[in-house]
Amino acid sequence: MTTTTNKFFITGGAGFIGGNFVHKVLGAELGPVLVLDRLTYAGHRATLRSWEGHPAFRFVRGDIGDRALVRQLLKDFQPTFLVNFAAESHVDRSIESAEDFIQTNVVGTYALLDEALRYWQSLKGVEARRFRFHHVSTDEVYGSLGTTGYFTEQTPYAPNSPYAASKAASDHLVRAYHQTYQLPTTLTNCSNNYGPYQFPEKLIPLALMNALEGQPIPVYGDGLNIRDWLYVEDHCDAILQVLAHGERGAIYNVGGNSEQTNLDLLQALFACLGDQADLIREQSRPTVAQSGTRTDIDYRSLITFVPDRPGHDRRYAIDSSKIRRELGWAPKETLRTGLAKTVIWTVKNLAWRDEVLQGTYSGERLGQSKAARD
Ligand code: NAD
Ligand code: TDX
Repeated sequence: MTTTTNKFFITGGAGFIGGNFVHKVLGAELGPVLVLDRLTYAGHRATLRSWEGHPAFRFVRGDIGDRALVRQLLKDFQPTFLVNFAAESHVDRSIESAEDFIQTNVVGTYALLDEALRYWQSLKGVEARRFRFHHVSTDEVYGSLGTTGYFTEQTPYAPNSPYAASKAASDHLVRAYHQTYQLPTTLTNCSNNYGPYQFPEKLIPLALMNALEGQPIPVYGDGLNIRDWLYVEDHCDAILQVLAHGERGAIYNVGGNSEQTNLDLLQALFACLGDQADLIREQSRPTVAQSGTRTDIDYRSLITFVPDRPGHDRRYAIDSSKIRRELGWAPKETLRTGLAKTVIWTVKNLAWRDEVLQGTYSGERLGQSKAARD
């Protein structure tokens, strides 16, 4: 993607993957960026602070379901690409209550699609031909695999959590807007991401936070559930490839070919922490050191088995041969190099973590209370 005339309207750009995507677009000077983000517990201006005041960056706090706002922003900004990262994204929270997931992931995506359609229909010539609505989705829509096999783009949807069901619904709406109105959509279903700026409720950042503080690391069930892990920048590169070269209406699976049981993943994470023992000693703030940061412990001793997640999918594995073959995408990081980068970033950015956790979440277990009542 060489042109600088592409304009990126990025929803959910103050979140984990969206934030990384904003850094990538602005860092590579791919074009101006407008971020629309509601700043839920998962969205943080701190993630984008380095771009505040930059002429190519604008931030608007708002909801993707606010049609009047979205309409005005589309009219004013005239984007080439609308990339929809905005979502409620944490499975455990969806088990507590699906309300916000339905509102944002389903109703919000519908409103965004409808406003994008209206905007696209107002465009002429080359602008109309180049416009894309890209929807960022997940492998969880496909359900759970047994010990063998992979999710392909043809795998029937079988979402198991309220989160996955809400993402499946939004994917179907994206498909319908392409089929019915020819809205130029693209869609990616990606495996588990990890990397900088991930809110410490997901397994890797939570385990890192707890390891650095010598706190128990909760492992659900037997710890043998399998996920395919992808470094977040590789996911962002895949989305850029799809925007540049993806077929209208196409769906691409994106994965890291990096299947791990949760226990094996934690072992790999602990190995990276061990490699960074000097950095951890140097970078840890005195207050953390006083409250128990240790670099010489056996991190494995922190693993604490806890009751399983209700409806816990056993295995995800992605066949990403389509995007590799058709668009030439491949991940640059291995699990080992990606985890090393993540550990280093985390240790150097403890202040970011403290800021985003203020008053919202302190690592407690989620997704148990409602299932227990039932
Ligand atoms: P995240 O929870 O870190 O960030 C979501 C962002 O969306 C936040 O900044 C939040 O404030 C914003 N947001 C939420 N509701 C909004 C609304 N109604 N209007 C505007 N903004 C709103 O999520 P993430 O992990 O960065 O995931 C981004 C997207 O990628 C999601 O669609 C998710 O389903 C998908 N995905 C995530 C993963 C993963 O491993 N994290 C993997 C595959 C796909
Ligand atoms: O404390 C924990 N202990 C634990 O054992 C947490 C938070 C998770 N787990 C397990 C559950 C899963 O088997 O680790 C695995 C990964 O869990 P999460 O980090 O919650 O991710 P997952 O449920 O697999 O979903 C993620 O990948 C797909 C993202 O959160 C989704 O947004 C994405 O769509």
